[in-house]
Amino acid sequence: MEYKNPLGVDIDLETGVIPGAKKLVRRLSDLKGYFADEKAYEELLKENPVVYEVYAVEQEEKDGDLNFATTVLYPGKVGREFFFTKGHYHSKADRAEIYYGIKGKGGMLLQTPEGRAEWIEMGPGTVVYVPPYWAHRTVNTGDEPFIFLAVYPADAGHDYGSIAEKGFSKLVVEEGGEVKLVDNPRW
Ligand code: S6P
Ligand code: ZN
Repeated sequence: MEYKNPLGVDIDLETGVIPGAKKLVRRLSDLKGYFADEKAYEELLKENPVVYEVYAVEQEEKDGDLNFATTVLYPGKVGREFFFTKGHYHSKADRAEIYYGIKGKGGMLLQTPEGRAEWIEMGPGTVVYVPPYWAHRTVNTGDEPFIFLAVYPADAGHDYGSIAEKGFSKLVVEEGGEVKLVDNPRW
């Protein structure tokens, strides 16, 4: 039997950086077609801001093993809609996931394949259980980076397809200084 080595790393709780992790950067241009207000999207694209960064420590895609990653989701809006992560189902759809809020303010939008949506507010210390089969997207509703940790099965994979096509059934928007969930006209 070959045993893997245990690993301990310290997440920088101010920046979300995991030393030695693989870094992924998503700019606004990587989110073409994701936001409802296309005019506001084109306008902000001139600046093409970084929307989020992911620091991932991933294992081979084998069942039983675990990956973990932090996400640093920047504050901002496209029109009325708050900045968000792409959102995905897992390729192995029955794989669950745990999120843990580290810094900033936001929430998670979840939905079943039939379009039943749920919104869970998140802040430092919030644990969110993502059950099997639910798509999940995080949203920054604050004015500082929203940072969280995700722990997920190594064989879960990411299925971005249907979300990229028509999004979630709800949009998370600002209305009169409040965070509101409204119907997505494209759904
Ligand atoms: C992986 C986990 C997170 C996200 C990250 C970016 O299962 O849910 O690490 O990958 O928050 O979101 P997305 O939707 O672009 O992968
Ligand atoms: Zn996931």
